[in-house]
Amino acid sequence: MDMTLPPTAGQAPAPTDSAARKAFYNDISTFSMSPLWEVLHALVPTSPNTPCVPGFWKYADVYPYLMKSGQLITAEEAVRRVLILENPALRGQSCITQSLYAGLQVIMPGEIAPSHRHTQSALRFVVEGHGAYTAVDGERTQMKPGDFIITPSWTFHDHGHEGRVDANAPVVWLDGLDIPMLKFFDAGFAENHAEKSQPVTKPEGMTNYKYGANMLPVRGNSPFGQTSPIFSYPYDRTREALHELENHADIDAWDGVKLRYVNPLTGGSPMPTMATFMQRLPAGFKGKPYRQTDGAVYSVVEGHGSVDIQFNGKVTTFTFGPKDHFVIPSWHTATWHSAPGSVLFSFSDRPVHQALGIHREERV
Ligand code: GTQ
Repeated sequence: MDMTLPPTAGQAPAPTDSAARKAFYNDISTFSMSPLWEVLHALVPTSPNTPCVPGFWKYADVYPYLMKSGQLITAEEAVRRVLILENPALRGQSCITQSLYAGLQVIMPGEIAPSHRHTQSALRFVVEGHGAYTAVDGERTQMKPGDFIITPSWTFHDHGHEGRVDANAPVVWLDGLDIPMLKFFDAGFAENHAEKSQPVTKPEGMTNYKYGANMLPVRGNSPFGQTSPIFSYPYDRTREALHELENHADIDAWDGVKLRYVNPLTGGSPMPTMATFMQRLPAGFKGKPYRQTDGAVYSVVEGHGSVDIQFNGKVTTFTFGPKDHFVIPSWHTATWHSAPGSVLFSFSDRPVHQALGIHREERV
């Protein structure tokens, strides 16, 4: 390498042939450096250019494998018996978008998924089955289809299936975690509980009486830090609210009727890293197109419909029914349709976008 070149301030550089540039890149590479000008357009794009693609998991395709996994490994040996939903363009990275993890977890009657805790926040969205519970910080909550359940960061949690005679089918739920975000920040910690099931120290339902009746303790505290003190948002209440709003209130031209779940202490998202939503598309709904920076994962609760997803001139259409799952990546334009009506749960990393002041939405 010639270290004696004179400075050429104010002069345009002589045209450099690509071989000379390549040699230069090789030279600086020895010192762990690289030229910004080769990557600037990709590093600072004019608009988000995610490597993620839309992905769709039809429940009829997934279900036989969930059941088969139940014959191959116990929940106890697996710790969590989950089939990860991987973004088709990011195989091997255990993520559904660059910041979010999703998987379908199954627990068989009589099984226990042992107690542990980790700094990753988790949400459970119950897809089907009865008789399972999740325990969080000494309190159990029953898992019923359509319920949204939280595991706050660093709280011990275990899942179990009591296998009662009236409820002895496998229980399946969607796991949503901020695993890729904590990996990105290298901030993951985890440990196992000394016991398989943590001791139950509170009667079931106490948390929802304390925090879930539109009231709060007078000397309120925040038992789970930035996470909602409510860890179960039962579907019957969500469903009734959306149903009544659909019948008697204005319908949004883009979303139909869409509500976000809240932390009652703050009005913000239930977890610091993930927002959750439930949405009802009225019968005959033909939505207008919109896009937003937060890619979102969907679980279909009821009804049927379709979504057109458009990005860089390419259109993907997903036709969905109950228990199907799909992902709409960042800045992909979504347009909803439903002839019979539909109910959709979704989650995204929106609170992080909002905390950083970079969330954008464009409604066409
Ligand atoms: O239930 O704690 O799907 O720790 C992935 C990691 C579930 C859980 C997952 C987890 C869990």
